[in-house]
Amino acid sequence: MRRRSATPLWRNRPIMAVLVVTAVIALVAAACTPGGGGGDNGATGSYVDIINERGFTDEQVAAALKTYLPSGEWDEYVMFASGGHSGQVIAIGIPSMRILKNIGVFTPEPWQGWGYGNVEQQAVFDAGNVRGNEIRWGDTHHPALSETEGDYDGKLLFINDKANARVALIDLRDWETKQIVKNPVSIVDHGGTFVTPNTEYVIEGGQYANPLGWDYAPLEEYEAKYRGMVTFWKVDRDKARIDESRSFALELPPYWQDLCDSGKKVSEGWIFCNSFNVEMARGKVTDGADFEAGASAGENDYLHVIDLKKAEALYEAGKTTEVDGFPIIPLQTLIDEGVLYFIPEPKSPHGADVTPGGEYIVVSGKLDPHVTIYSFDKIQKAIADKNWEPDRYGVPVLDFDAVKEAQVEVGLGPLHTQFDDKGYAYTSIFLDSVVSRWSLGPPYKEGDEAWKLVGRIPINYNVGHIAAAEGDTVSPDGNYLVSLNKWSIDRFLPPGPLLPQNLQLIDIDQPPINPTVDVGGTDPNGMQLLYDMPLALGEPHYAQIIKADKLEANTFEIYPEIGWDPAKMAVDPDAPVAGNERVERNGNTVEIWMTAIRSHYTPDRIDVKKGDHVIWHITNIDLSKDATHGFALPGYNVTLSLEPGETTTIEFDATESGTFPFYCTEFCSALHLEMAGYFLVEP
Ligand code: CUK
Ligand code: CUA
Repeated sequence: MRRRSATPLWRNRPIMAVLVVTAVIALVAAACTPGGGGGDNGATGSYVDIINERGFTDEQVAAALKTYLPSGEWDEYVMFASGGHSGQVIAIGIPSMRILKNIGVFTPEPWQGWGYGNVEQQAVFDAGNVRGNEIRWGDTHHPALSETEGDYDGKLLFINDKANARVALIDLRDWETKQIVKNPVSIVDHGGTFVTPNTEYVIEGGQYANPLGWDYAPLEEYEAKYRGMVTFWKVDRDKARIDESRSFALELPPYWQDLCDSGKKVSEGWIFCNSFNVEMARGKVTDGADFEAGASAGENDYLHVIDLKKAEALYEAGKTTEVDGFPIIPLQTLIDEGVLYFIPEPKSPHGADVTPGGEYIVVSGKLDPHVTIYSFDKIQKAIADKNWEPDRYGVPVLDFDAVKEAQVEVGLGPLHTQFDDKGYAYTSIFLDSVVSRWSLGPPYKEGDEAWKLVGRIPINYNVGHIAAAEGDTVSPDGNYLVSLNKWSIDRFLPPGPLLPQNLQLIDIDQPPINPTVDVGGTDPNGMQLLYDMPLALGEPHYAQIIKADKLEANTFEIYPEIGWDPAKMAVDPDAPVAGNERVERNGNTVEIWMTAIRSHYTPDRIDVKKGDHVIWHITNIDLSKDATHGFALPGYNVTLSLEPGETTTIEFDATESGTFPFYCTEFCSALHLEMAGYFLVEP
């Protein structure tokens, strides 16, 4: 297998230093020698000529060397980025920033044949319908890789649809969506997805409050009738599915829950969600002040601290009511049983991120130049000491000073935080357009070295989330960080007024050179911007970066057997195989068993009558790697992708009479154009 070596060349400091020094010496030599390069290296000239011609600085040369992958070599990491309102997930190789796949999730995707005829996929989409309304897009925000003991295990990927409060499950054996669940409590979400350290649950927090089950209630009844929520979807690891029958939700006050994270290690079993609009602003029409002003009027919002183990015990003891048949633990029960606590968070908070060892929770304030760091130990002590005041719903609000560990000034508009392997945290700074690096406290850094700002690298422009290599697990890798920027302005040739997003790759491998930097400044202090990548699909919010070898160990290269049904992840005993191809008529139903192989379908002529119901099974019996066949049926909105071994079933009524050539859409052989047939519908 073609793999990059375990230690990439550029991590080898001596070699790297030699390369850069050589390049610099050559540059100087070239500058002193009229018409000179570093010697003739064949048709393309030497690299020194290229550096000269293109006027690169040595920093640019280093950036190019760090991201370049020779043809055939693979990336060290894969980043799964949300595709925003494209409803997809995008898989990107790191450090090359090459796109590997756009995984169809909430939105049909024709290349993968995702959602264009297959009956089992139809059932996946229909499970995400909202009370009968077909929703065929999503606003994906936060992907979550499955974890074992707090580390990504490369098995499953979850993602939420903010627009309709849904969660999807992708199986990383074939990188295909297998399940969509609709939240019964809320019509929009945001605070998800994220998993508990052994993926017992995938968690979906709410956002804009609505009456439970989004029943009608006028905004005048906001305080009494509107509610927030967080939902715990049980994951069945053996079946690689969410088990809706073992899932439950918590009823929360109608504050807008924002983003959550799981406790890990010392804080395992606890869940933390920041929130905003504790003011309960109801907008200009209702209150005379719009949501922008109203929801940020107060000094504080509340970090929600949730004891998941207690919540689970209450659910198992049946201490729930139901919303549309779905169990929900009432707010009063959460208060009485000590499941839910609040902590004041300064000024329009965003993000809640738990340190690798679980000791601290980092919260940013969009209108506060600090990140606030809370200590899990101190939170536990404040709970034990009952060091709290009740809020308007009776939820205990822990004393801020008693649970605060530190505040670090990082810049204007801090949002999200990631971690490395050297005791540093990285926070995206929206208004300043930088990523700030700062040092954690004990046990990561001691004494004078703790809680210090140690770097501010400019990005272009207005960063939202950042993702570091395994940067939200119990063992971050350091080395790479990607800044998921909201604006790109002048970074790319403008393709009309709708500009791409800009993902910027940053090298964070080198520790800070100086002990501190200035808060207003732009001193990267060891970090280096390597690469700009336009993303022209939808706004990616969050992303996670996993070591590629974990995926390689788990991913199918071809399906394991001929007749494999990806929806069931098992062989379909009724799948067409070589020799049993046939067409059967039963009353008005015509059932077809067809095989596909380079470069023909068997059978290649199907005769039906107008009005017949058609059930059409097709198996790709080619087991060579990458021998994918397509299947397009014009006029009937059918396009399939049949990967090696895969079987699929489409079903439809032959409502239109006529002559319909069907054909293979993947250029699979020299005689690919001949891979076709006729579907004849007699009037
Ligand atoms: S949110 Cu978009 S930048 Cu949905 Cu996590 Cu913060
Ligand atoms: Cu099969 Cu083209």
